[in-house]
Amino acid sequence: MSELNDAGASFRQRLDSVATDIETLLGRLLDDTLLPEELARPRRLMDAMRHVALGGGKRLRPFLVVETAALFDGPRARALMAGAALECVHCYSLAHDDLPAMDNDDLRRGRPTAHKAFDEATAILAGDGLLTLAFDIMARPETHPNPAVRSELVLALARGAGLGGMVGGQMLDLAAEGRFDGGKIKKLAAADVKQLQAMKTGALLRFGCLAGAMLGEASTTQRTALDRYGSALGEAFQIADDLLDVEGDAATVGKATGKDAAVGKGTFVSVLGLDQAKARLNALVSEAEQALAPFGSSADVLKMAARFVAERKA
Ligand code: GRG
Repeated sequence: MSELNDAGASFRQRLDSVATDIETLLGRLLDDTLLPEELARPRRLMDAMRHVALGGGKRLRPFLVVETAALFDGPRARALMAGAALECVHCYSLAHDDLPAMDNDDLRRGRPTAHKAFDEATAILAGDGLLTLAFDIMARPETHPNPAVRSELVLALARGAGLGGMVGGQMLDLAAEGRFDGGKIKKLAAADVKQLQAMKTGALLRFGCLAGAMLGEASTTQRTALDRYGSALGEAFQIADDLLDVEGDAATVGKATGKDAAVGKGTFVSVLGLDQAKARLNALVSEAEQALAPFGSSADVLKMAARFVAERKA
């Protein structure tokens, strides 16, 4: 096996290993055990939250937390807690994005979406429950013994997930589709698409990379490097997602494809064209790899992650 194939295999093993650990941890965090101050865990809500959070997904965001935290030799259990919190936010966003009022999708991760498997009200509450649980998990001492670090993580996750991050990006996306303007699609420039996507998708991926630096109480240089890596990775992820919508097939991707073009949506592919979008994707992978230079070969798995994000088929 070539050196590159070895690295690829080791990357996949590490991604799978985080996915397994996150599945176990989320299963435990979403079990029947009542926590102090909780009065009851309603069965239907628990089932819906488990449907949304368990049994699927690449778990890329927790992987980024675990592997960036590993650069600082911090305990894996803490990084898994922060990764589980981030994954709860991601899963909530998918359940809400799938709702009839948003994207109206029937299929997610190859399974019925939450409102199809349950009902709309339960799907909304399952998303709300996961969003709230994320901050509960992040604020626990098991995530980090230092309250200042926990508080920094909570604040950064809120900023990435909220008004000026993912939720804001989703609003810009709906507006661009003409939702609030009689269905008139807005023509976006490349810079608009970049900002919208940096918010909607990039902010959580970037947070995943910065969370490792926060857990590891990294130096300013190290944080800046991981921030640069996370920003490049976030944009690369979205370009790959746009390419999958054009070139992927629904069975492999695990959700409907061709939806962006069908509604004339402004995406990296529609504003740059296929060839330029692919060239930009390659440039972003190089940018992500270069950003990791201060960490030397200990960051090889993160370099592989950038390549994986760009070349993924699902
Ligand atoms: C509803 C508040 C709210 C926000 C929704 C992120 C988002 C905003 C919507 C998801 C829609 C979407 C498919 C965006 C494209 C990028 C993306 C987040 C893809 C799914 O992420 P993956 O590929 O999914 O990491 P898995 O299933 O592997 O976790």
